[in-house]
Amino acid sequence: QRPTLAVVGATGAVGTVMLALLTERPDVWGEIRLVASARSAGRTLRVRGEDVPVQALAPEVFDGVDIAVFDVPDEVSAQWAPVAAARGAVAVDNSGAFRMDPDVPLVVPEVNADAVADRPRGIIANPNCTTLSMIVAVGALHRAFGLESLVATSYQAASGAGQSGIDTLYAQLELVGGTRELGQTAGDVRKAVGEEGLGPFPAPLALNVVPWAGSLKDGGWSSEELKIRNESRKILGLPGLRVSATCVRVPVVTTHAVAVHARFSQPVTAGQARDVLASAPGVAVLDDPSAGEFPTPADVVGTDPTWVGRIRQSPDDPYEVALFVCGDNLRKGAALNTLQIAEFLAGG
Ligand code: 2RA
Repeated sequence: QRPTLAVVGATGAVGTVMLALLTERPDVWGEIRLVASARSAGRTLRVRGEDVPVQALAPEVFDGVDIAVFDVPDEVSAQWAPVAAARGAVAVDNSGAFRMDPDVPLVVPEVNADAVADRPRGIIANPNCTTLSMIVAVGALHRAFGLESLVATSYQAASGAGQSGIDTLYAQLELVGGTRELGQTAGDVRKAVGEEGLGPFPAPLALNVVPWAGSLKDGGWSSEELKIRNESRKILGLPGLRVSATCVRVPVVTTHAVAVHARFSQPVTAGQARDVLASAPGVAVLDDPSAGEFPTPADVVGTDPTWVGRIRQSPDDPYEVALFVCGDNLRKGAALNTLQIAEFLAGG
């Protein structure tokens, strides 16, 4: 009998991508149950070519469910993933509520699929989209060369901040578009956008870059930067890994990019790194700068792989490799990785 899947948060930005993926990918599911807040109950959504009614989140919706994927805010997952688990489902959670819980595995199937087996709470966590944008490539290099430290700078898309991030970027672009004087005088873009037009960002995003994502933590780090550090350590099983991250928001709708400087326990040439990445599952190498070929968000959005280009050996340190990585933050960065975990469970 094919397993029953519940999609919790089916109407949200990530939920919408999840339904598209369930329609596109090989179908391993029996019943697919769509769940959302009471506000959305009664709507129908299309999945696998069928109209499926949305049910309101309640304990009973998990009865008979084998796997429940959660694409909802932290506080909703914190409350409801344990309910799903208590009713016998495995909860695969895309929020930040359980990622660092020692009794919850944090899983990227290409890197640490086996970790799903050890799940005492019946919950498996999906990493943050910024970690996910780079970790498949970094994990492949770690397996081959032994990772010792990581310096990562992100270029994060507006959709990482949800639908309001997308709406804010488009609204700002409309406001500044066609005004050829803007961006040449300090503060003029901020004035054009207005304080009320900043949306979820602390500074204008149109015609700008903003060195901030998440909330303020000790030492001036942002929560997003600490997620890259803590989650990379947990996924790779390297609790002492040295990680320093800087997270930056850029005026891109979807697809996070990360400039990665990775240092290994042995010298690594660009060619060796390229060979490993070219054969790594889930990675696509696009690296021919002489032909203008490298991944950019605008060129890879809507695709599944982790795209890697600009692969270089450090000129000053033969143990260090630099790369530029792009990953769709709503697909591999969220819905796709969650679904891959669910499919792995369904297959095993
Ligand atoms: C962001 N990574 O891009 C976050 C979303 N989880 O804001």
